[in-house]
Amino acid sequence: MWTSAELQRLMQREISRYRLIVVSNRQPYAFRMEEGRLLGEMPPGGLTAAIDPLMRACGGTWIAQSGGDSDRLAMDGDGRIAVPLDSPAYSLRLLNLTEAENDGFYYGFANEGLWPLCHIAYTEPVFDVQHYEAYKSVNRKFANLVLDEIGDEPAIVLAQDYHLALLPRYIRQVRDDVIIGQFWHIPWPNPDTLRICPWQGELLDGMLGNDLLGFHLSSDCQKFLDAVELNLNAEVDAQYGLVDYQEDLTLVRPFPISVDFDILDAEARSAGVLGEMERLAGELGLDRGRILGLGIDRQDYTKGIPHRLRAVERFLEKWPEYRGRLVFLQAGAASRVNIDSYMQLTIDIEATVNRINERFAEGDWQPILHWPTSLPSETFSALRRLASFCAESSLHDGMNLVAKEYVASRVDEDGVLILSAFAGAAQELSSSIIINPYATEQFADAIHQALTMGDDERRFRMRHMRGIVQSNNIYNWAGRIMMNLMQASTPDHARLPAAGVI
Ligand code: GDG
Repeated sequence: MWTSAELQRLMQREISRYRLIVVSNRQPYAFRMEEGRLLGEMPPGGLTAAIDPLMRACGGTWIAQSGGDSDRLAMDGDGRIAVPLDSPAYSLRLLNLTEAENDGFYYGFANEGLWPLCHIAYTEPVFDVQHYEAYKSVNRKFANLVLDEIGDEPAIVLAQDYHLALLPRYIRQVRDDVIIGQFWHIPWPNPDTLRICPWQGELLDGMLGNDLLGFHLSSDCQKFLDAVELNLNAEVDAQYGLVDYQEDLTLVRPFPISVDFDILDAEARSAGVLGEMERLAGELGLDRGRILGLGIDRQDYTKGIPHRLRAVERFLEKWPEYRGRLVFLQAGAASRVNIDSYMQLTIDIEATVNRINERFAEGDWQPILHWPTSLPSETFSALRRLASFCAESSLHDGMNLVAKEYVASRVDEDGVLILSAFAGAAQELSSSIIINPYATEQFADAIHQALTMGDDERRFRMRHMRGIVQSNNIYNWAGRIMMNLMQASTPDHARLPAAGVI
């Protein structure tokens, strides 16, 4: 079983002579002053939730885009911030981008282009040459900051996600001794879809600047290798997951990401969460016999939120005895709000919530509650503990950490997870009720199955999933990546057995 201490020992033994640099677009903390006290809070999103525990365990520098003026309140004279603020474990170094740079790089190429390209959600990607120019120039800025941070020291650079596809090549062009790994947190498209992107060759070339490239699933690795074989003059060993390109090797491996099980488990048992459960049970009417269904998502069109609401509607049509009893709470903050498709999603969700509520509401009961704001972590934990079922109905999702968080919070070994077959998490969490979010009838039946499942079966399924998330935890993910990175950096790694491949 991997723990934070185990990971720390591995890092001490294997990489203490290297500087560890994590680089991502999003910084792991947002800073603000409250009553004269500086606070640092974690923004919503899977990436930060996953990497912060790794950095806490290992130390090093995390380079990211600055979130704005409030960062200045937290910075020391060298422009660095020691985080977490209450018990510093690593250092943050932030890059300032202009609004125009961020519009082209982040909103434009990354989120209007690559995000829909990589997810099968039927939203058309936008590929604009100016967006791509900004993407290239910002990737170069990040690379230069990394190079400045490592100086001429031996270093390991771990780049995160689709915002930084070109960065590994830019670093490699200057320092061929640095060990570079990248984790791609979203799915990888099949070669036919990838062809839509006018710069597919440059993206593949950029990503092959890595020694190690990680995806959540082996099917994503396979699709990446297929694309390389089709587009570049490279030798691909698909079975081993190895690319030989321009006399450099890149290992391509699956690492299904996870959560910090122990922390979520402990939080769910804490006095703060127990108090919050009592408060919420009163507010939601659970103390008066109502039942809670829960969805938590950053508001994104890939998460299948309207599909989920339609399934709740169909459920109430088919089983009217639950009217007045089931409350379905959709929680989670809006994101990327200045992109049209996200604005449209907010409008669609609100219209669907209103329509269903108008149709079924009775007295003080409304079937759907929509809380489109970020909530304190204790409130999320309490909601997960109170919910008879949690429905994660992504149309396509790299992993889906919410599903794993639900399981980790169910210290009572109760509750049912309804999970989309198109979320990476479905491969591990096979004791959930697996649904097709487009099949509303089947989804509604799954809600009924969840609410009528016998105690023994519920507990058996939840216990099974808790065992999986407890052992395949975030430290296991990070430890495997680190072991593979060390392997990838040895000159004749092609002949070594694969470390930690699943
Ligand atoms: C990407 C990939 C992959 C959600 N709303 C709020 C909030 N959250 C938290 C959840 C969870 C995280 O954000 C979301 O993680 P997901 O995995 O569900 O999704 P993405 O943000 O799309 O993340 C995904 C992940 O990267 C990791 O590799 O699993 O497939 O798309 O932790 O609890 N947190 C707060 N307020 C919210 O409103 N504070």
